[in-house]
Amino acid sequence: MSRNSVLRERFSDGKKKFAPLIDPDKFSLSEIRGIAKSSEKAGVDFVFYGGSLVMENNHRKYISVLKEYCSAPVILFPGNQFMIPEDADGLLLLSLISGRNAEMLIGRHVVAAPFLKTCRFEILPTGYILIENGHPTAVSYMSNTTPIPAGQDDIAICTAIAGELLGLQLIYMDAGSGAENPVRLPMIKKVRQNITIPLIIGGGIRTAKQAKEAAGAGADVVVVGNAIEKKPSLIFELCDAVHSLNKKS
Ligand code: 1GP
Repeated sequence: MSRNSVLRERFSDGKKKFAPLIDPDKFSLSEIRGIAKSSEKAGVDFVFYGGSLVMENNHRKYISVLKEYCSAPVILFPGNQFMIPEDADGLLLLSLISGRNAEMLIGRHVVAAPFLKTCRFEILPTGYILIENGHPTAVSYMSNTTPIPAGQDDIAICTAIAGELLGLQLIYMDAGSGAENPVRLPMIKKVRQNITIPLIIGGGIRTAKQAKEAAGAGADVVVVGNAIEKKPSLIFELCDAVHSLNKKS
């Protein structure tokens, strides 16, 4: 089975990247059109699509609107195996390596495997690491896993190293959607120093300053969902803040 690795190469090009996370339950189709247009104008690197519990079913329509108005690759960030529309450009195949729930580590992947094998989009094996952030989030409840405590940098480091050694191609450290506190900068920095694969950071980032700090600490990709849902025009400043680190001084 051979697949292309265009997205993998894009994740690994050393430039700081910004991705809005689109939860289809939070937007109407016309709002999605507006977000897609803003994403194109802002120059986002990827559009992440998904959420831990998605009730909307019309994924193909949503993704076709995103792709019509925005040229950035649409990457699925699925909460379960029922949310894998084939029209996307890529899929984060998440193994929840901070947890000890076998279903989230490998069980659901086994169920989805025959379908995934036939999909044409690029599959990005991703070590998904949840970090405690001040209060329980949808993802910790839905995944029935305990996040890594916010101050336990060594556990996060060793989990990320183990993920890389297992052959995973991306690490996504997430404080969870709507997190009270984003992943702490020292933890991002230490994890970045200990792995060679790209590091995605999300959860609770609300401002351009926080996005820039996360990227400066070592995030290769900064993901923001909730703050954009509340104020879509934030896409521009968040994207600019992260991209500003790519400019040579
Ligand atoms: C959630 O990392 C994403 O899985 C984004 O989080 O919605 O808090 O920005 P927010």
